[in-house]
Amino acid sequence: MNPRRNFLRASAAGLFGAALVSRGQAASLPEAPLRDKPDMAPPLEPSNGRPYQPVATLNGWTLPWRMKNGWKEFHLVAEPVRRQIAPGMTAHLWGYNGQSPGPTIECVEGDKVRIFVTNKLPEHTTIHWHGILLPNGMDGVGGLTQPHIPVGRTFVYEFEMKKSGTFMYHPHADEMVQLAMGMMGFFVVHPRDPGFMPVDRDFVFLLNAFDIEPGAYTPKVSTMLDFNLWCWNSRVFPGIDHFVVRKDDRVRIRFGNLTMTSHPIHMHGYDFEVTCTDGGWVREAARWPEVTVDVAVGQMRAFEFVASEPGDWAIHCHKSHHTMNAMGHNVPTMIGVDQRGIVRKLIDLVPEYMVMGERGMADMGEMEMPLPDNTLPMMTGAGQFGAIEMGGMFSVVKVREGLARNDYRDPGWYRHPKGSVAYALRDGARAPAAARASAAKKGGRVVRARKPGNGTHRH
Ligand SMILES: [Cu+2]
Repeated sequence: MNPRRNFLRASAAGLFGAALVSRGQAASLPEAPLRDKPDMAPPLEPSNGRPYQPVATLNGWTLPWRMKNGWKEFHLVAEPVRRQIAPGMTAHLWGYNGQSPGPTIECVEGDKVRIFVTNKLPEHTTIHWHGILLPNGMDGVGGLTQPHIPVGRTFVYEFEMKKSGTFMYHPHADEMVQLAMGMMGFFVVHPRDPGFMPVDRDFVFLLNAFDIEPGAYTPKVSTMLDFNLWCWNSRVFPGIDHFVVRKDDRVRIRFGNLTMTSHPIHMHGYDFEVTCTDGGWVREAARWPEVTVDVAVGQMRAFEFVASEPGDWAIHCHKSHHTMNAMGHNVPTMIGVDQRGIVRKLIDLVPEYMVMGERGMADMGEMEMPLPDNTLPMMTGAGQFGAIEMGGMFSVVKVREGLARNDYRDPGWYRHPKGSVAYALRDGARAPAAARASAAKKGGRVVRARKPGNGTHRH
């Protein structure tokens, strides 16, 4: 989590100022800050306007604004970007201000907001402000409520925030392509009264999915269901930020789904209640306890809990294929198949042939298989007790005592109190190891499985 690195994009003002489409009062373009790092920027404390508790965007950042004559002015630039999906893989996506997803926009109920949108894509676009109540002509549906924003032009959206809540933005133009390429961002409107629904930590992210062939860089935009990268904010495990939380903080986690299928998001260690959707805050009498909340396509959910239980608690999509990375599909089930006969013949031909899947596929979390450049292992990541065997939509809620109020730095793995970790029976511990050794010997030969070492696909 490095400090934010913004730079003035001088070219945006210079190149596109003349093409500005707007009324007289919006004469000059505000700066369009850019971020090129995939780690989480610290929450952006409001420097002017009404006070609020800013959100933390997983692997993302919040867009700074300028105040002009009572309007909060933001500048989004739609453009091609390079996004590191996890260490070892970069994708060529479309996004905003240097990243996919674009920066989070934060404002306060009652704010007057003016958003400049400059189109640096190779085709036209628009932005729809999902869930926000606004004049029809500001709704951003290309052809229906406005002309499309042509390549190289800037359009201006102006509206007053009528209610607080959890929203997002995305194009309503050539959606199949522009959403599949990663164009989206989070939009949080804080309550006018800072005492309404207060929390100590407020995390946001969007669920998105890509289909990128191992070795390729650009998503296949025609894929409808069979995606191979299931992402939070265009990142997969182990590249997704951890949710670092101070013990006894009240925590809100908000997410929206812009994939093509639903995601049951499950958090370990706690029960919680959904307190907000993209339709607004949920009245207390209408809430019920959950440990998994399914978020359908196009929906947003926010849940809250008090972080009373220290630990490293898993949080993940419960569709097991969504916690795997590329090459998770088209793998035959080999469980129970005796491969011994064929293996002897194969290793004469291919000395490094590996037996896989006979006893399940957990071995793949440890094996180092030759991968093309620019893809990710299907199951990966190491914890303090070994391989985590996950990918995709998986992260960890790290609840710790004694953190500072705004400290989101990774505290490392949880130090369990003595005697509080599941343990092996003394006799039971040897059998699996012995079985493993005999399975590895095939007719007197040892099948070589390369273990993770200094491979280029890991970190
Ligand atoms: Cu899922």
